[in-house]
Amino acid sequence: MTIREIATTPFDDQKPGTSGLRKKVTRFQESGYLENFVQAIFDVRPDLVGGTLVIGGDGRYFNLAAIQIILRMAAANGAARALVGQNGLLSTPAVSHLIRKFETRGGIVLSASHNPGGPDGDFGIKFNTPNGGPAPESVTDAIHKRTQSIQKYRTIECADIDLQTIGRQKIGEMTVEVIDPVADYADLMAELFDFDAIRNLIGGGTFRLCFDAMHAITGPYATEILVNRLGAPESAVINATPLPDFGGGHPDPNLTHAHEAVELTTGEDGADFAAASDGDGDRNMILGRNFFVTPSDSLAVMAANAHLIRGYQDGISGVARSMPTSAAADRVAQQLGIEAFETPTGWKFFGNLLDAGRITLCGEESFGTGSNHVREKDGLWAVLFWLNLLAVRKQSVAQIVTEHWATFGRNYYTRHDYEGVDAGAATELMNHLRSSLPHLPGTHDIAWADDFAYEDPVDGSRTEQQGIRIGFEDGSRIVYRLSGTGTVGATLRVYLEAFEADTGKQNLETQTRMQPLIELADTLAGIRERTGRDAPDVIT
Ligand code: G16
Repeated sequence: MTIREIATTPFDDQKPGTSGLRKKVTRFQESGYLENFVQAIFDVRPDLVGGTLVIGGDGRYFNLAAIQIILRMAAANGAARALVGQNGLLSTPAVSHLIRKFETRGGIVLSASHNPGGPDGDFGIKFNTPNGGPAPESVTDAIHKRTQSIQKYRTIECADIDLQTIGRQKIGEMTVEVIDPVADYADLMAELFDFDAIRNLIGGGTFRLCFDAMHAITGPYATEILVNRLGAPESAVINATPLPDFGGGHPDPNLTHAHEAVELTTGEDGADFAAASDGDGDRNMILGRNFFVTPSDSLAVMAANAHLIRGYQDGISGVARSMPTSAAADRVAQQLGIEAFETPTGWKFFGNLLDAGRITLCGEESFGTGSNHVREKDGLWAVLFWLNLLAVRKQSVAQIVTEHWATFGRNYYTRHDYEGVDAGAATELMNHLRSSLPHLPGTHDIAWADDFAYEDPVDGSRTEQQGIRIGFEDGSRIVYRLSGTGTVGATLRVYLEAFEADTGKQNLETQTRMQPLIELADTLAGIRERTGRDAPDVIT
């Protein structure tokens, strides 16, 4: 087989966002677009020569075609071995686990996470480093820089690899190993959690459970773990078959998009527990009967109860949350006497803290929670953590969370998203807020206001302009940020948080409780006026 060098020209939009490069499928299908980005990865990671690479994706449209392109390029660039999930499938946390387990030189994840799929939907690619985590900014910046001057890429002419059959094949000198995407990950879960206890809980016939895979990657994982290994009825996993367009749905596990799980838990005879994950299996939403656990609370409850779970029974070293995530976990850390960190949005910022052993658990308001078992957030891991907790504490989801609030206080929390906003208007809104920062304290009971910057305590790197934070005298907070994962216009995210220590006031409806702060958020930023929107598109 001959290695070919193909002449190419740079594209001007290959800067990775919050989590890799995400664009419309049609953009990725343009000649050279994917190839340039992949070649840039190989160019800035010379250690991939002679090494092993994990490759897989969430099964969305263009996944299989992209994998064939990447395999040819990996062979042409001198990789020795590629581990690929059968049918091109691997959840993001499973990629992270495989990189760590087989000590590979990294991995390539093909996903646009929760963004819709299909020929008109989104696609994405990101590189994970040998620690299993998303590449840090130093690496993504280098990849981006390389894409700006790229002039050729390397590939090999050969027939497509058979991705359906488990086993070994060859492309030139490179071995391609098509592997079971689920088995290694399921074994890891069995080490961390007490499967006997969970089996007793969910296999007993009285506990009603539902997991919504949203026609995305977690279908096969949930079926193997919840049904085959833990004895849940097959009907407990809904929308279990991964589809290239996610069945036309939006694989985002929140109250708006995962409404089937919400409906199943609603009412007096609602299910005891329901959960959902996203396109690539790293996000989670946890529900009890008539009860939604905010991701911020979920992290805090996990931190407070980690000692009850086998994989964490020796205690946790510290906890981290992204800046817009509520401070609920900080309160637990304070009581446990462990470190708490506030990082910019993006899982990549947890990597150094996990590698250095400074934290064991981390999470984000954007439905992501995880631990040091991998270097990605992990949807099914979170579901199993909760099931294990329910089995040990023998209480309902609602009881566990309300008891948590009684002990630590409640951080009421909501996020309002304005999607597809005119990019210029969104930038102006942020600039307006930034310039008003010095004048805000002292008005509207505002105690402090800043533009969040983060200095990584491990490597000292500094990341600036990560969101406008406004803190109030009573501990409430408003945060404004522009999303780094959207592909159309700009998405403005407004995060609102209010602390309530009084148990008599901890059971109010969230939007009602937050109304004054919601109105003030509009007044301070001029959201309606600048975006032309009367209301957010999504409230979580
Ligand atoms: C990614 C990142 C997360 C981030 C989320 C939303 O998640 O890994 O850290 O919180 O995007 O980011 P943004 O607010 O910039 O849209 P995922 O699940 O999309 O990979």
